[in-house]
Amino acid sequence: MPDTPALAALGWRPFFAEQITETERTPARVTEVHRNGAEAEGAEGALSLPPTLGATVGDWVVTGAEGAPRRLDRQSLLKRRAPGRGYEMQAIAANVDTVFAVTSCTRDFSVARLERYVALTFEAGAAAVIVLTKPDLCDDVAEFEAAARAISMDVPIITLDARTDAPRQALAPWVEPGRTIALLGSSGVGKSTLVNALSDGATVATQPARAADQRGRHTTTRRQMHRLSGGALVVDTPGMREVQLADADAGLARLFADLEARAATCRFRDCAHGEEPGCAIKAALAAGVIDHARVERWQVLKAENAFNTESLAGRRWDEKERAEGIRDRRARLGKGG
Ligand SMILES: Nc1nc2c(ncn2[C@@H]2O[C@H](COP(=O)(O)OP(=O)(O)OP(=O)(O)O)[C@@H](O)[C@H]2O)c(=O)[nH]1
Ligand SMILES: [Mg+2]
Ligand SMILES: [Zn+2]
Repeated sequence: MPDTPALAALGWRPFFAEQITETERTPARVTEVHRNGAEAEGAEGALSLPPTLGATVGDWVVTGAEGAPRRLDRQSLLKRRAPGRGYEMQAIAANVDTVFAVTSCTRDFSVARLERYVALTFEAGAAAVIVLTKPDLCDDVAEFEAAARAISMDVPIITLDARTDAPRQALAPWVEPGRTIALLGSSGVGKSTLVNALSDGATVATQPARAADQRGRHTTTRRQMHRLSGGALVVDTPGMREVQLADADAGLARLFADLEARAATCRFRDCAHGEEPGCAIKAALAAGVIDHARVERWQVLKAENAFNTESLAGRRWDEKERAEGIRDRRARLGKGG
């Protein structure tokens, strides 16, 4: 029963089918989470779920013989440190195949911020694509593309005007039936405009960004999964003000694989790449073969990730001191760092 085309169209696959028992039925996928629970869609239609499941958008749930729904293990999870002062993890979306990290060719563009999106995507084991919108609003698209391309060899760069029908063709390789995409990016970069371009008609509300600086107005207010006419599923998200990494060691290691490989040849295993003798990073910097700003961002992200991971695990000893140190370094990096 759980292999119907209707379920496959929602992203159902063997990874989930293998988890359910004989008595469990009606798999459904969470499309929206709110205060009083969650909404899900299954082969037989929509269904409402209680808030106790701890489900996030993209999760699969099944209903057992006693009628109590259960959340299935996730194939992937996009997460960040929850914004604010608390030390909590926030789930962004589950079971995502590809992340479109969206930014515009305007003042929103920040390599440091894009690196954060890519790191949390890699951490989840998902593929990342950088989507550059609003090429019509800048003089030198190539400059933005070059900066984006330097982020990772594993991340394709797609430039498009999200208001046109260009997205359908340009994003076709990832927008396939049964595949799940999540959109990440600041408010106003055109995430919801992209959803509309990829569906038949305007299904999601959009709003003009401020003319002066193209900053958005936080039009989308909650994460929601949409079904595209071509058969893919897309999670639209509210514009993020801040993305802090936590529990993202593997994602950072993949994003900065070249630097990690060099660091492995430093004389000391715990080399901080400062004044230590035999530092391979310092040598490469002196030789001009690696970029100083990128090394600085790598170190900031590693320190922030280590700090957040530790804090989330409940070890809070010198957290205030370290938080201030990281904040100082981020301040020196400037926007998006
Ligand atoms: N000039 C230009 N405008 C665009 C482009 N893409 C989107 N826009 C416009 O940018 C504005 C904001 O787009 P939205 O899709 O609402 O942005 P969003 O990322 O969903 O923003 P939030 O929901 O606030 O996170 C809209 O007026 C779009 O028409 C583009 O490629 N070029
Ligand atoms: Mg939106
Ligand atoms: Zn070193």
